[in-house]
Amino acid sequence: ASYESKDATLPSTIHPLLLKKHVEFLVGYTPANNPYEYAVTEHLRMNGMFWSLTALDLMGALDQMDREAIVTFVRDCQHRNPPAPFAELEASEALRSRTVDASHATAAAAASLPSQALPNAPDTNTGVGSDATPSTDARTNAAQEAARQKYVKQLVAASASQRGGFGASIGHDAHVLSTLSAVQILCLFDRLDAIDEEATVAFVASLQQPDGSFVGDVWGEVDTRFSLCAMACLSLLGRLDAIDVQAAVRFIQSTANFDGGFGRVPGSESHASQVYVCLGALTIAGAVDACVDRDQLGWWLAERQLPKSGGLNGRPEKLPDVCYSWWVLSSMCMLDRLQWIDAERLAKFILACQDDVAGGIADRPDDMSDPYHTVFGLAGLSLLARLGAPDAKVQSDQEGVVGVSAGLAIKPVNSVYCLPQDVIDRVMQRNKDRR
Ligand code: GRG
Ligand code: ZN
Repeated sequence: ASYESKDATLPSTIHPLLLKKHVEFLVGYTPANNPYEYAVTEHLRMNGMFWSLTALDLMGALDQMDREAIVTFVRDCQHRNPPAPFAELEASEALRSRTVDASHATAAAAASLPSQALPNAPDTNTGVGSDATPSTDARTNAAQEAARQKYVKQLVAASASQRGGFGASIGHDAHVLSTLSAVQILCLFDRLDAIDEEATVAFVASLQQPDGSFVGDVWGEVDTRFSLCAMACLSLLGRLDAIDVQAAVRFIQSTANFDGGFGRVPGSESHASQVYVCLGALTIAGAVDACVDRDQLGWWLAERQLPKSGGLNGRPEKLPDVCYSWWVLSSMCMLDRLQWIDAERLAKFILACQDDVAGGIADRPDDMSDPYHTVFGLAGLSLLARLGAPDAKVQSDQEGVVGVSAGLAIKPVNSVYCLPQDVIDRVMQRNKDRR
């Protein structure tokens, strides 16, 4: 029997690039139209805004969004106020009401926790511990109170170290993922002046560990994704000097695998999205040639293209997915090996994943479209256009182009930052002017 890899089947009709539909889809992607999706994706709000706004800018339609309202929202997601000392917080009425501002929200929530929610607290609902002698009770209460106070202190400390970072939405804990998205959104709107940049730099720098890695937030998860987020964020703010770049590079090197790819942490499997974040970080650090065999990794990335559909997967034996048109292609760009992809067949796969009724792009043909796959599909088409489209004069929508030419209707995208190249040029010029 012959071997067949997992793959998707393309529909018989493939539409040309439906630019107007995609703009309508993203502009109309509001809480009113998608109440359930908005409710369950609040923790992704800042990322989601970055995806939609970048897609709109790539299509030349950013002016359809309310710039001032968005900048205000982003600003309100920054943790700005240093938390009050613990004693003050304890005394504060606001602490108990849970209506305090974002930077106090975590501490306030902890202080108002019922005692049974605390670690090792007796379960008052089931009565466990209720038959204890009075002296045991007193000891339990004292221990419980001590545990509560220790927990609140930890959260207050966490709150202090969140200063300058951005949450995914107002009142959410700061994270480097949403901090990068916030900075990217402000770059799109040319409004970096709207935030406390110094505090942002301090927050991001505080996430670097002695081994050069980065945690994502105060809770300590390490992932090479966070290395890229930190380095992209700081380089957009012109402040890479705030971290130990050489140590950051050494950590990324320690996640390299035998196949030439990279993982989340040392020893974890190579995955195309982790290859993107590691190459992005190494590109920002100017360390690609010192750390990577361009041909070996370029070959592993080219192998991600599937024989039947022309789409790309993220690792061997997996299904194709439009988002890898970004994670894989941007990586091939950074390696200067973009020409190793069959551009015509990949462009066809991306176009086959468009929703010709609702607009937007899905992960695979006939699936539901979403802003995430829409931006990475469009950005992938933009990268493919670098290879030279057959007829530069052809415009999509009007002419019904199915193929690499479709990418010509989209702005050139920067392969490290996933922002339009004109935005990156403007930001880097700003950084030069301020030096
Ligand atoms: C500047 C674009 C940009 C991003 C910032 C957050 C970040 C940096 C990158 C995220 C990279 C990442 C880990 C993306 C997730 C990719 C993905 C589809 C993972 C899903 O993994 P599986 O195992 O999917 O569900 P497969 O396809 O392997 O089956
Ligand atoms: Zn995907």
